[in-house]
Amino acid sequence: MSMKEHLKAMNMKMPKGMKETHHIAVEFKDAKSGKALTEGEVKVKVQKPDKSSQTKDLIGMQGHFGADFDLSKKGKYGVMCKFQLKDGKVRSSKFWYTVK
Ligand SMILES: [Cu+2]
Repeated sequence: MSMKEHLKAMNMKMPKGMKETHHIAVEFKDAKSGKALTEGEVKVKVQKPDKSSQTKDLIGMQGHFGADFDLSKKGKYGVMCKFQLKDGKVRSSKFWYTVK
């Protein structure tokens, strides 16, 4: 989501001079109970269209893990997420995201 949308949802205003344009958030749910899993370590790496990358730890907030990233250039971004929840297993997931 865009930073604007996220800050609105959190009831906050966009700080001046902020270079991050997007908020990447992930939610985990127990497959059996459907209950939210809110403890763990989550890392996201974003590869920019120019192949440089930014890596951040996602912070637990209001039922999700999230962090702010700079997706200001047009093009294809690779988003890779690595996470370790309470069961100790390391899992990962990735997808492409295009900024038009
Ligand atoms: Cu958030």
